[in-house]
Amino acid sequence: MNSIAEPELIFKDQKLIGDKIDRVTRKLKDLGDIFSDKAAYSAMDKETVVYNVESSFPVPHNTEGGLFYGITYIHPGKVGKEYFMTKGHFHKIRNRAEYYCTIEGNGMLLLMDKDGVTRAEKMVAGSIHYIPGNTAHRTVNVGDTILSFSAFWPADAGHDYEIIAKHGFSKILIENNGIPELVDNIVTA
Ligand code: M6P
Ligand code: ZN
Repeated sequence: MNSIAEPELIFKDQKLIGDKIDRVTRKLKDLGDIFSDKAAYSAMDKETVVYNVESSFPVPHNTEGGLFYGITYIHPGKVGKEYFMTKGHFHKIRNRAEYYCTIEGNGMLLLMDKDGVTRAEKMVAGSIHYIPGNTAHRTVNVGDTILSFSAFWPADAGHDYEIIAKHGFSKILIENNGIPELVDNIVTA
């Protein structure tokens, strides 16, 4: 008997291919809370795609010891001066960590600890980022092409979007004279 199997999952032609891939599209209309320039946001076409996520969940959600895999593709663009970005989240089980590995594009990984201190790491093709537990994470496309990266996280980590939806990160990434700048997030609402 031949016990050599074909791969179950393959990244080919900039796409994740396999059985049972979960595909999510996030458009501007889904991201009303996250951008700080509300006037610029309301003037934009809400059907604009900001990012897509393709994920593989080989075990049920919340399985202790299991791992999930996903690829995120963030389109280039801005709302006012703020670059297109993901919603961002803490893990529901706070101490769960994650890896991000950049495939292509130019981005920034925003990391905010539980005391609200935010820092950023540059994402370039091939860069590998360890996201420690108890740390909110968001990715930002600061280039003019697609930013794509793969992610590996524990199946029982879960997503907690609430705090970020309400308060955001303590810093935001804006374009200043063509250069990304990390500035304090002045919450006006
Ligand atoms: C990565 C992983 C996923 C996450 C996705 C988009 O692929 O961290 O778990 O869902 O990025 O990020 P968000 O859920 O914050 O929109
Ligand atoms: Zn995560």
